[in-house]
Amino acid sequence: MDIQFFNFIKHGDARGQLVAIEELKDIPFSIKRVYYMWNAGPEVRRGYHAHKKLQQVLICVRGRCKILLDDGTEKQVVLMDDPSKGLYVSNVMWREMYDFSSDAVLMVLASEYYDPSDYIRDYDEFLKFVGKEKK
Ligand code: T46
Repeated sequence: MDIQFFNFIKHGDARGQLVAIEELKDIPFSIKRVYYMWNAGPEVRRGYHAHKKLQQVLICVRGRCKILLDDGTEKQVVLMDDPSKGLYVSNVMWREMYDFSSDAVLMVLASEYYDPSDYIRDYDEFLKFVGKEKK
């Protein structure tokens, strides 16, 4: 599975680090929505869905967490622990987020407004959607 990371430029000096992200330059889509999650306990596992259309870039701006990506054929776990790296998650990628450190803040840049009807929450439906349903 090809995992795509964006390595954002770090503008660091004696005052600390700064990363700037511009739509259609540093990431491949226009940003319609930004959301972030924090205070996820160590036992928490979130996600369990894919999307029909939504593209996203995930950035762990503080702490660390893991992301399981599943394209219907392969699964891969990615450790998120660097605020200067963005993980591209296409629509057709089942995702689960877990192992959050107590200080973790996971920020998401999204290509679309929030739309509950864009979610694929059933795993078999996801496999059908990606055309890899079990025979
Ligand atoms: C995704 C992963 C990485 C809103 O009202 N607006 C929003 O933009 C979002 C994202 C969520 N919500 C509400 C809907 C639920 O009542 O916030 C609550 C938690 O959302 P959800 O259970 O979908 O959260 P996760 O962590 O399972 O999934 C989220 C995104 O929804 C999803 O698109 O790819 O993060």
